Amino acid sequence: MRLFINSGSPFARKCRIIVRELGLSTQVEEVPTMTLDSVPDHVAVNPFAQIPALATDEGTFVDSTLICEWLAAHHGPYPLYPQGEGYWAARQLEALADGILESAVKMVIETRRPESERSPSWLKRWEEGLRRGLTAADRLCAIAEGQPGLAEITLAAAATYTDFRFPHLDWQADAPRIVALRDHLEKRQSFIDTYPS
Ligand SMILES: N[C@@H](CCC(=O)N[C@@H](CS)C(=O)NCC(=O)O)C(=O)O
Repeated sequence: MRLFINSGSPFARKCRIIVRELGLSTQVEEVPTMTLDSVPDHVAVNPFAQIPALATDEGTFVDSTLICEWLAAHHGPYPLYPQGEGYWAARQLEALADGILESAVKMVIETRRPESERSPSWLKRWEEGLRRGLTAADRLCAIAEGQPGLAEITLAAAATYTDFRFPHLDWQADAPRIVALRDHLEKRQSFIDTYPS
C-alpha cells in the first residue's frame, strides 16, 4: 500500500498513527508529497491533490477518516469508535476535532499567501472558530487507557498541530482536558514517530 503524506500534515498524521497502531508500518509505504506540485502519481489517487491519499490493491481512497476506517476494517480489528452508548458522543467529538483541524489548515494556507492577498477578516473568523471548537471539544473530552479511538487521536493531533503552527494562540487554559489528553497520547510510539516537522 502507498500512503501519500507530508510530515507536517495533521490529516495525514491521523492515518499514519493508525498504520502504526495496527502494526502495518512495513506494509504501508509513506510517500512524501508536495501537494502544490500536483504530481500525476498523486493526483491519480486523489483528484483534489490533497493528502492523505491511500493506494491499495483493492482501490484508492481519499479522506483521512475513510482511510482510517478502511485500514481498521481490512487490517484490524481496531477500536476506532466505542460500541453502543458512547458511539455518537465519540463521533461528535471527532467532528469537532476535524473542524479544529480544518480551521487551522485554512489559517495556514491563508498566512502563506502574499501579504497583499491575505484576508484579515477570514483569518479572524477561522481563529474564532478554532478557539470555539477547542472549548466545545474540551467539554466532551476524556482520557481512556488502552488503544486510543479516532476521536481522541484526531483531537490530540489537532492540539499539537495548533501549537506547531500557531504557538502564540494561548488556548490551553480554556481546554485543560485536551491538554491532558494530548500530553497522554503524545507519549505513544505511534505519536512520537509522527510528530509534525
Ligand atoms: N477532509 C480531508 C482534508 C485533507 C486536507 O485538507 N489536506 C491538506 C493537508 S493537511 C492538503 O492536502 N492541503 C493542500 C491543498 O488543499 O491543496 C481529509 O480528512 O483527508
